[in-house]
Amino acid sequence: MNDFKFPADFLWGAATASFQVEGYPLADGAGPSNWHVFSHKPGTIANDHNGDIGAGQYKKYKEDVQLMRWLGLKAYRFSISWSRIFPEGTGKVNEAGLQYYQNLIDELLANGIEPWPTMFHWDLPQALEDRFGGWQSKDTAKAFGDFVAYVTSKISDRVTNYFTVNEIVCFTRSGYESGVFAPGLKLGSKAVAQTVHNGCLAHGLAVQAIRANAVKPAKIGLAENMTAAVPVYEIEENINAARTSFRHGCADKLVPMLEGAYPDFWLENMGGNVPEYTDEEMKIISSPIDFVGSNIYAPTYVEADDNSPFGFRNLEFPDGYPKMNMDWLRIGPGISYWTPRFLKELWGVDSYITENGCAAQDKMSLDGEVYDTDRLMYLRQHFLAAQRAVSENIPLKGYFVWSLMDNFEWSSGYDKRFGLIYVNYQTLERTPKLSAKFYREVIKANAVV
Ligand code: PNW
Repeated sequence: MNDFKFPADFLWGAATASFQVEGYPLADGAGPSNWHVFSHKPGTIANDHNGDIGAGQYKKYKEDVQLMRWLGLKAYRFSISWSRIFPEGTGKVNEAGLQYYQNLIDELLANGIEPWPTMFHWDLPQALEDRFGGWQSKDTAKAFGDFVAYVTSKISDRVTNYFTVNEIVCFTRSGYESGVFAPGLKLGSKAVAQTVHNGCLAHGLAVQAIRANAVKPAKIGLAENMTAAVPVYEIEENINAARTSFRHGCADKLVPMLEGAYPDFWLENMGGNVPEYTDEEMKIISSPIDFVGSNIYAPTYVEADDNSPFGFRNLEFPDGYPKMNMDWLRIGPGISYWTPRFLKELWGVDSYITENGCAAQDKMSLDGEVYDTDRLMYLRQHFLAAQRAVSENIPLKGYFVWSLMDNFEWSSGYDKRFGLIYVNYQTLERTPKLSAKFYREVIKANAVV
Protein backbone atom coordinates (compact mmCIF):
# COMPACT_ATOMS: atom_id res chain seq x y z
CA MET A 1 0.00 0.00 0.00
CA ASN A 2 1.25 3.49 -0.77
CA ASP A 3 0.95 5.60 2.36
CA PHE A 4 2.10 8.75 0.50
CA LYS A 5 5.02 9.25 2.87
CA PHE A 6 7.96 11.64 2.39
CA PRO A 7 11.57 11.05 3.46
CA ALA A 8 12.22 11.87 7.13
CA ASP A 9 14.36 14.92 6.29
CA PHE A 10 11.92 16.38 3.74
CA LEU A 11 11.82 20.14 4.30
CA TRP A 12 8.28 21.51 4.61
CA GLY A 13 8.18 25.29 4.42
CA ALA A 14 6.33 28.35 3.28
CA ALA A 15 7.54 31.39 1.34
CA THR A 16 7.01 35.14 1.23
CA ALA A 17 8.90 38.16 -0.11
CA SER A 18 9.85 41.40 1.62
CA PHE A 19 7.87 43.90 -0.43
CA GLN A 20 4.80 41.67 -0.43
CA VAL A 21 4.45 41.01 3.29
CA GLU A 22 6.46 43.48 5.34
CA GLY A 23 4.77 46.82 4.77
CA TYR A 24 6.31 50.02 6.18
CA PRO A 25 8.83 50.09 3.32
CA LEU A 26 10.43 53.39 4.41
CA ALA A 27 10.58 52.67 8.14
CA ASP A 28 13.70 53.17 10.25
CA GLY A 29 15.84 54.82 7.60
CA ALA A 30 15.12 52.53 4.63
CA GLY A 31 15.46 53.93 1.11
CA PRO A 32 12.67 53.53 -1.45
CA SER A 33 12.73 50.50 -3.72
CA ASN A 34 11.72 50.59 -7.38
CA TRP A 35 8.53 48.75 -6.39
CA HIS A 36 7.71 51.46 -3.85
CA VAL A 37 8.07 54.14 -6.49
CA PHE A 38 6.31 52.13 -9.21
CA SER A 39 3.34 51.15 -7.04
CA HIS A 40 2.75 54.77 -6.06
CA LYS A 41 2.27 55.80 -9.69
CA PRO A 42 -1.48 55.93 -10.35
CA GLY A 43 -2.69 53.24 -12.73
CA THR A 44 0.16 50.76 -12.34
CA ILE A 45 -1.44 48.47 -9.75
CA ALA A 46 -5.00 47.16 -9.54
CA ASN A 47 -7.08 49.53 -7.39
CA ASP A 48 -3.95 51.67 -6.99
CA HIS A 49 -2.86 49.45 -4.12
CA ASN A 50 0.73 49.75 -2.86
CA GLY A 51 3.07 48.06 -0.41
CA ASP A 52 2.76 50.60 2.42
CA ILE A 53 1.06 48.15 4.75
CA GLY A 54 1.63 44.80 3.05
CA ALA A 55 0.62 42.17 5.54
CA GLY A 56 2.38 44.23 8.21
CA GLN A 57 4.97 41.57 8.91
CA TYR A 58 7.61 44.22 9.63
CA LYS A 59 5.75 44.90 12.87
CA LYS A 60 4.08 41.53 13.37
CA TYR A 61 6.92 39.15 12.68
CA LYS A 62 6.77 37.61 16.16
CA GLU A 63 3.10 36.80 15.77
CA ASP A 64 3.81 35.37 12.30
CA VAL A 65 6.59 33.15 13.63
CA GLN A 66 4.09 31.75 16.17
CA LEU A 67 1.74 30.93 13.28
CA MET A 68 4.60 29.19 11.48
CA ARG A 69 5.28 27.23 14.62
CA TRP A 70 1.63 26.24 14.88
CA LEU A 71 1.81 25.05 11.27
CA GLY A 72 4.88 23.01 12.11
CA LEU A 73 7.02 24.62 9.40
CA LYS A 74 10.59 23.41 9.31
CA ALA A 75 11.74 26.35 7.21
CA TYR A 76 10.65 29.86 6.27
CA ARG A 77 11.69 31.35 2.95
CA PHE A 78 11.62 35.16 3.14
CA SER A 79 13.51 37.84 1.25
CA ILE A 80 15.82 40.60 2.39
CA SER A 81 15.03 44.10 1.23
CA TRP A 82 18.22 45.60 -0.19
CA SER A 83 17.13 49.23 0.26
CA ARG A 84 16.37 48.73 3.96
CA ILE A 85 20.05 47.95 4.46
CA PHE A 86 21.62 50.10 1.72
CA PRO A 87 19.13 52.96 1.22
CA GLU A 88 21.23 54.22 -1.72
CA GLY A 89 21.90 50.74 -3.06
CA THR A 90 25.62 51.03 -2.28
CA GLY A 91 27.75 52.83 0.29
CA LYS A 92 26.31 53.77 3.64
CA VAL A 93 24.69 51.01 5.73
CA ASN A 94 21.40 51.52 7.57
CA GLU A 95 21.93 49.44 10.71
CA ALA A 96 18.23 49.42 11.64
CA GLY A 97 17.39 47.67 8.36
CA LEU A 98 19.87 44.92 9.04
CA GLN A 99 18.62 44.64 12.63
CA TYR A 100 15.12 43.78 11.42
CA TYR A 101 16.39 40.69 9.60
CA GLN A 102 18.62 39.72 12.50
CA ASN A 103 15.59 39.88 14.78
CA LEU A 104 13.51 37.82 12.37
CA ILE A 105 16.25 35.19 12.02
CA ASP A 106 16.70 34.98 15.80
CA GLU A 107 12.96 34.63 16.33
CA LEU A 108 12.76 31.83 13.74
CA LEU A 109 15.67 29.94 15.28
CA ALA A 110 14.28 30.34 18.80
CA ASN A 111 11.15 28.61 17.53
CA GLY A 112 12.93 25.79 15.73
CA ILE A 113 12.37 27.13 12.20
CA GLU A 114 15.26 27.36 9.73
CA PRO A 115 15.70 30.73 8.00
CA TRP A 116 16.04 30.39 4.20
CA PRO A 117 16.62 33.94 2.94
CA THR A 118 16.29 35.06 -0.66
CA MET A 119 18.75 37.89 -1.26
CA PHE A 120 16.68 39.56 -3.98
CA HIS A 121 12.97 39.26 -4.64
CA TRP A 122 12.43 42.17 -7.05
CA ASP A 123 12.56 45.25 -4.76
CA LEU A 124 15.63 46.99 -6.18
CA PRO A 125 16.83 50.18 -4.49
CA GLN A 126 15.32 53.01 -6.56
CA ALA A 127 18.69 54.75 -6.28
CA LEU A 128 20.12 52.10 -8.62
CA GLU A 129 17.32 52.59 -11.16
CA ASP A 130 18.19 56.28 -11.08
CA ARG A 131 21.97 55.89 -11.20
CA PHE A 132 22.48 52.89 -13.47
CA GLY A 133 19.13 52.21 -15.15
CA GLY A 134 18.64 49.27 -12.80
CA TRP A 135 19.13 45.86 -14.42
CA GLN A 136 20.14 47.45 -17.71
CA SER A 137 23.60 47.86 -16.20
CA LYS A 138 26.23 45.41 -15.02
CA ASP A 139 26.94 47.93 -12.25
CA THR A 140 23.69 46.83 -10.61
CA ALA A 141 24.87 43.21 -10.66
CA LYS A 142 28.17 44.29 -9.08
CA ALA A 143 26.37 46.31 -6.41
CA PHE A 144 24.26 43.24 -5.67
CA GLY A 145 27.41 41.19 -5.11
CA ASP A 146 28.60 43.80 -2.59
CA PHE A 147 25.23 43.87 -0.80
CA VAL A 148 25.18 40.08 -0.56
CA ALA A 149 28.76 39.97 0.71
CA TYR A 150 27.89 42.41 3.48
CA VAL A 151 24.65 40.69 4.53
CA THR A 152 26.30 37.26 4.47
CA SER A 153 29.05 38.48 6.78
CA LYS A 154 26.35 39.55 9.26
CA ILE A 155 23.93 36.60 9.18
CA SER A 156 25.97 33.53 8.24
CA ASP A 157 26.63 32.56 11.84
CA ARG A 158 22.91 31.66 11.97
CA VAL A 159 22.02 30.94 8.34
CA THR A 160 23.11 27.95 6.24
CA ASN A 161 20.89 28.04 3.15
CA TYR A 162 20.57 30.92 0.71
CA PHE A 163 18.71 31.77 -2.46
CA THR A 164 20.43 34.41 -4.57
CA VAL A 165 17.67 35.84 -6.76
CA ASN A 166 14.02 35.10 -7.40
CA GLU A 167 12.64 34.58 -10.92
CA ILE A 168 15.02 36.41 -13.23
CA VAL A 169 12.43 36.77 -15.97
CA CYS A 170 10.07 38.66 -13.66
CA PHE A 171 12.49 41.36 -12.54
CA THR A 172 13.96 41.75 -16.04
CA ARG A 173 11.49 41.05 -18.86
CA SER A 174 8.37 41.96 -16.90
CA GLY A 175 9.99 45.19 -15.70
CA TYR A 176 11.90 46.31 -18.80
CA GLU A 177 10.05 44.70 -21.74
CA SER A 178 6.34 44.41 -21.00
CA GLY A 179 6.58 47.03 -18.24
CA VAL A 180 3.88 45.45 -16.08
CA PHE A 181 6.32 45.26 -13.16
CA ALA A 182 8.74 47.86 -11.77
CA PRO A 183 10.31 49.93 -13.20
CA GLY A 184 7.63 49.83 -15.91
CA LEU A 185 9.85 50.29 -18.98
CA LYS A 186 9.34 48.97 -22.50
CA LEU A 187 12.79 48.53 -24.02
CA GLY A 188 13.92 46.82 -27.24
CA SER A 189 14.98 43.18 -27.53
CA LYS A 190 18.73 43.63 -27.13
CA ALA A 191 18.45 45.88 -24.07
CA VAL A 192 16.01 43.42 -22.52
CA ALA A 193 18.32 40.46 -23.22
CA GLN A 194 21.02 42.44 -21.47
CA THR A 195 18.88 42.80 -18.33
CA VAL A 196 18.41 39.01 -18.26
CA HIS A 197 22.15 38.44 -18.64
CA ASN A 198 22.83 41.00 -15.90
CA GLY A 199 20.35 39.16 -13.66
CA CYS A 200 22.30 35.92 -14.24
CA LEU A 201 25.53 37.77 -13.52
CA ALA A 202 24.04 39.07 -10.26
CA HIS A 203 23.21 35.49 -9.31
CA GLY A 204 26.78 34.34 -10.02
CA LEU A 205 28.36 37.24 -8.15
CA ALA A 206 26.09 36.49 -5.20
CA VAL A 207 27.11 32.82 -5.17
CA GLN A 208 30.74 33.91 -5.00
CA ALA A 209 30.03 36.56 -2.35
CA ILE A 210 28.24 34.04 -0.11
CA ARG A 211 30.99 31.43 -0.48
CA ALA A 212 33.67 34.04 0.29
CA ASN A 213 31.94 35.63 3.28
CA ALA A 214 29.99 32.87 5.04
CA VAL A 215 31.53 31.96 8.39
CA LYS A 216 30.33 28.35 8.01
CA PRO A 217 29.80 26.27 4.86
CA ALA A 218 26.82 27.60 2.94
CA LYS A 219 24.33 25.86 0.66
CA ILE A 220 23.31 28.06 -2.22
CA GLY A 221 20.75 28.03 -4.99
CA LEU A 222 18.32 30.36 -6.71
CA ALA A 223 14.56 30.38 -7.08
CA GLU A 224 13.62 30.22 -10.75
CA ASN A 225 10.35 30.09 -12.61
CA MET A 226 10.87 27.81 -15.54
CA THR A 227 8.58 26.67 -18.30
CA ALA A 228 7.13 23.79 -16.32
CA ALA A 229 6.99 21.29 -19.19
CA VAL A 230 4.80 18.22 -18.75
CA PRO A 231 4.43 15.39 -21.29
CA VAL A 232 0.80 15.67 -22.36
CA TYR A 233 0.55 11.94 -21.78
CA GLU A 234 3.27 9.67 -20.59
CA ILE A 235 4.77 7.82 -23.51
CA GLU A 236 8.53 7.84 -24.12
CA GLU A 237 8.33 10.22 -27.12
CA ASN A 238 6.36 12.85 -25.19
CA ILE A 239 8.60 12.55 -22.15
CA ASN A 240 11.70 13.18 -24.29
CA ALA A 241 9.96 16.06 -26.03
CA ALA A 242 8.98 17.64 -22.71
CA ARG A 243 12.55 17.35 -21.42
CA THR A 244 13.83 19.17 -24.51
CA SER A 245 11.15 21.83 -24.15
CA PHE A 246 12.08 22.27 -20.49
CA ARG A 247 15.76 22.82 -21.37
CA HIS A 248 14.84 25.26 -24.15
CA GLY A 249 12.75 27.25 -21.71
CA CYS A 250 15.83 27.57 -19.48
CA ALA A 251 18.15 28.58 -22.35
CA ASP A 252 19.19 32.02 -21.10
CA LYS A 253 19.21 31.30 -17.34
CA LEU A 254 19.61 27.79 -15.92
CA VAL A 255 21.48 26.50 -18.99
CA PRO A 256 24.37 29.00 -18.70
CA MET A 257 24.35 28.57 -14.90
CA LEU A 258 24.54 24.79 -15.01
CA GLU A 259 26.30 24.16 -18.35
CA GLY A 260 28.58 27.22 -18.47
CA ALA A 261 27.47 28.58 -21.86
CA TYR A 262 24.49 29.88 -23.76
CA PRO A 263 23.25 27.06 -26.02
CA ASP A 264 23.87 27.30 -29.78
CA PHE A 265 20.20 27.18 -30.74
CA TRP A 266 19.55 30.20 -28.51
CA LEU A 267 22.52 32.21 -29.83
CA GLU A 268 21.38 31.54 -33.41
CA ASN A 269 17.82 32.42 -32.60
CA MET A 270 18.80 35.68 -30.85
CA GLY A 271 21.05 36.80 -33.73
CA GLY A 272 21.89 40.49 -33.31
CA ASN A 273 20.10 40.67 -29.96
CA VAL A 274 22.58 38.53 -28.04
CA PRO A 275 23.64 40.56 -24.96
CA GLU A 276 27.19 41.78 -24.35
CA TYR A 277 29.10 39.27 -22.25
CA THR A 278 32.61 37.99 -21.58
CA ASP A 279 34.11 34.54 -20.91
CA GLU A 280 34.90 35.72 -17.42
CA GLU A 281 31.21 36.52 -16.81
CA MET A 282 30.17 33.07 -18.01
CA LYS A 283 32.53 31.57 -15.42
CA ILE A 284 30.95 33.70 -12.70
CA ILE A 285 27.42 32.81 -13.85
CA SER A 286 28.24 29.10 -13.75
CA SER A 287 29.75 29.17 -10.25
CA PRO A 288 28.78 25.83 -8.69
CA ILE A 289 25.50 25.80 -6.75
CA ASP A 290 24.05 23.24 -4.36
CA PHE A 291 20.44 23.14 -5.49
CA VAL A 292 17.88 24.70 -7.79
CA GLY A 293 14.64 26.12 -6.43
CA SER A 294 11.66 25.92 -8.75
CA ASN A 295 8.73 28.29 -8.51
CA ILE A 296 6.04 26.34 -10.30
CA TYR A 297 2.38 27.11 -10.64
CA ALA A 298 1.04 26.18 -14.06
CA PRO A 299 1.95 23.56 -16.67
CA THR A 300 3.03 23.74 -20.30
CA TYR A 301 1.89 20.52 -22.01
CA VAL A 302 4.27 19.12 -24.57
CA GLU A 303 3.80 16.63 -27.38
CA ALA A 304 6.46 14.98 -29.53
CA ASP A 305 6.52 16.47 -33.03
CA ASP A 306 8.80 15.05 -35.72
CA ASN A 307 8.11 18.01 -37.97
CA SER A 308 9.46 20.63 -35.61
CA PRO A 309 13.22 21.32 -35.56
CA PHE A 310 13.76 20.12 -31.99
CA GLY A 311 11.13 17.40 -31.93
CA PHE A 312 8.67 19.04 -29.56
CA ARG A 313 5.61 21.22 -29.63
CA ASN A 314 4.24 23.22 -26.67
CA LEU A 315 0.47 22.92 -26.87
CA GLU A 316 -2.04 25.73 -26.86
CA PHE A 317 -4.66 25.66 -24.14
CA PRO A 318 -8.32 25.41 -25.09
CA ASP A 319 -10.68 28.10 -23.80
CA GLY A 320 -12.23 26.86 -20.62
CA TYR A 321 -9.18 24.94 -19.41
CA PRO A 322 -9.57 25.00 -15.60
CA LYS A 323 -7.79 27.76 -13.73
CA MET A 324 -7.42 29.04 -10.21
CA ASN A 325 -8.18 32.72 -9.51
CA MET A 326 -5.48 34.19 -11.77
CA ASP A 327 -5.40 34.45 -15.57
CA TRP A 328 -2.25 32.40 -15.95
CA LEU A 329 -2.81 29.93 -13.14
CA ARG A 330 -3.98 26.86 -15.05
CA ILE A 331 -4.28 23.71 -12.99
CA GLY A 332 -1.75 20.97 -13.72
CA PRO A 333 -0.25 19.23 -10.69
CA GLY A 334 2.07 17.11 -12.85
CA ILE A 335 4.60 19.97 -12.70
CA SER A 336 5.50 19.02 -9.12
CA TYR A 337 6.71 15.66 -10.43
CA TRP A 338 8.17 16.57 -13.82
CA THR A 339 10.13 19.68 -12.82
CA PRO A 340 12.28 17.92 -10.19
CA ARG A 341 12.60 14.94 -12.52
CA PHE A 342 13.86 17.01 -15.46
CA LEU A 343 16.22 18.99 -13.19
CA LYS A 344 17.73 15.67 -12.15
CA GLU A 345 17.86 14.16 -15.63
CA LEU A 346 19.32 17.23 -17.33
CA TRP A 347 21.76 18.47 -14.70
CA GLY A 348 21.84 16.01 -11.82
CA VAL A 349 20.86 18.71 -9.32
CA ASP A 350 19.02 18.49 -6.04
CA SER A 351 15.95 20.66 -6.04
CA TYR A 352 13.38 22.30 -3.82
CA ILE A 353 9.99 23.51 -4.87
CA THR A 354 10.51 27.06 -3.66
CA GLU A 355 7.04 28.27 -4.58
CA ASN A 356 3.80 26.52 -5.36
CA GLY A 357 0.31 27.59 -4.47
CA CYS A 358 -2.59 29.52 -5.90
CA ALA A 359 -4.90 32.47 -5.67
CA ALA A 360 -8.47 31.66 -4.69
CA GLN A 361 -11.57 33.78 -4.03
CA ASP A 362 -11.33 33.43 -0.28
CA LYS A 363 -14.21 34.67 1.85
CA MET A 364 -14.39 34.70 5.59
CA SER A 365 -17.63 32.88 6.39
CA LEU A 366 -20.02 33.81 9.20
CA ASP A 367 -18.46 31.28 11.55
CA GLY A 368 -15.10 33.02 11.12
CA GLU A 369 -13.51 30.25 9.02
CA VAL A 370 -12.17 30.40 5.45
CA TYR A 371 -13.18 27.21 3.64
CA ASP A 372 -10.69 27.28 0.77
CA THR A 373 -11.38 23.75 -0.42
CA ASP A 374 -10.20 24.81 -3.90
CA ARG A 375 -6.71 25.76 -2.66
CA LEU A 376 -6.62 22.70 -0.42
CA MET A 377 -7.33 20.39 -3.37
CA TYR A 378 -4.85 22.26 -5.58
CA LEU A 379 -2.12 21.75 -2.97
CA ARG A 380 -3.12 18.17 -2.25
CA GLN A 381 -2.73 17.17 -5.90
CA HIS A 382 0.68 18.88 -6.01
CA PHE A 383 1.83 17.08 -2.89
CA LEU A 384 0.79 13.76 -4.44
CA ALA A 385 2.88 14.59 -7.52
CA ALA A 386 5.85 15.55 -5.33
CA GLN A 387 5.43 12.30 -3.41
CA ARG A 388 5.60 10.41 -6.69
CA ALA A 389 8.95 12.13 -7.30
CA VAL A 390 10.47 11.27 -3.92
CA SER A 391 9.15 7.70 -4.16
CA GLU A 392 11.24 7.35 -7.35
CA ASN A 393 14.34 8.73 -5.59
CA ILE A 394 14.25 11.97 -7.53
CA PRO A 395 16.23 14.39 -5.30
CA LEU A 396 13.39 16.75 -4.42
CA LYS A 397 14.38 17.88 -0.93
CA GLY A 398 11.60 20.16 0.18
CA TYR A 399 8.51 22.19 -0.59
CA PHE A 400 7.76 25.83 0.19
CA VAL A 401 4.11 26.75 -0.24
CA TRP A 402 3.43 30.18 -1.71
CA SER A 403 2.42 31.80 0.40
CA LEU A 404 2.46 31.73 4.18
CA MET A 405 -0.14 34.49 4.20
CA ASP A 406 -2.12 36.75 1.90
CA ASN A 407 0.01 39.60 0.63
CA PHE A 408 0.62 42.27 -2.00
CA GLU A 409 0.30 40.35 -5.27
CA TRP A 410 2.38 42.82 -7.31
CA SER A 411 0.36 44.37 -10.19
CA SER A 412 -2.78 42.64 -8.93
CA GLY A 413 -2.65 44.33 -5.54
CA TYR A 414 -4.36 42.77 -2.51
CA ASP A 415 -7.40 41.23 -4.19
CA LYS A 416 -5.54 38.11 -5.32
CA ARG A 417 -5.01 36.08 -2.17
CA PHE A 418 -2.37 33.32 -2.19
CA GLY A 419 -2.05 32.70 1.55
CA LEU A 420 -2.52 29.68 3.76
CA ILE A 421 -3.38 32.33 6.31
CA TYR A 422 -6.07 34.92 5.65
CA VAL A 423 -5.18 38.56 6.31
CA ASN A 424 -7.88 41.09 7.12
CA TYR A 425 -6.37 44.20 5.54
CA GLN A 426 -8.40 46.53 7.76
CA THR A 427 -7.15 45.09 11.03
CA LEU A 428 -4.17 42.98 9.90
CA GLU A 429 -5.73 40.14 11.84
CA ARG A 430 -4.54 36.70 10.71
CA THR A 431 -6.79 33.62 10.37
CA PRO A 432 -5.50 30.23 9.23
CA LYS A 433 -7.61 28.94 6.35
CA LEU A 434 -8.76 25.34 5.96
CA SER A 435 -5.74 24.78 3.68
CA ALA A 436 -3.46 25.77 6.59
CA LYS A 437 -5.09 23.14 8.80
CA PHE A 438 -4.58 20.60 6.02
CA TYR A 439 -0.94 21.61 5.55
CA ARG A 440 -0.34 21.31 9.28
CA GLU A 441 -1.56 17.69 9.19
CA VAL A 442 0.56 16.92 6.12
CA ILE A 443 3.64 18.21 7.93
CA LYS A 444 2.76 16.33 11.11
CA ALA A 445 2.25 13.02 9.25
CA ASN A 446 5.08 13.75 6.78
CA ALA A 447 2.67 12.31 4.24
CA VAL A 448 -0.20 13.44 2.05
CA VAL A 449 -3.30 13.12 4.20
C1 PNW B 1 5.82 34.47 -8.40
N1 PNW B 1 3.31 33.90 -14.39
O1 PNW B 1 5.58 35.28 -9.51
C2 PNW B 1 6.57 35.33 -7.41
O2 PNW B 1 7.82 34.81 -7.05
C3 PNW B 1 5.78 35.72 -6.23
O3 PNW B 1 6.34 36.89 -5.66
C4 PNW B 1 4.33 35.88 -6.60
O4 PNW B 1 3.55 36.44 -5.60
C5 PNW B 1 3.84 34.50 -6.98
O5 PNW B 1 4.63 33.91 -7.98
C6 PNW B 1 2.39 34.47 -7.44
O6 PNW B 1 2.21 35.24 -8.60
C7 PNW B 1 5.00 34.87 -10.68
O7 PNW B 1 2.88 34.84 -15.12
C8 PNW B 1 4.65 35.85 -11.58
O8 PNW B 1 3.22 32.72 -14.76
C9 PNW B 1 4.11 35.54 -12.79
C10 PNW B 1 3.90 34.21 -13.15
C11 PNW B 1 4.25 33.20 -12.24
C12 PNW B 1 4.80 33.54 -11.02
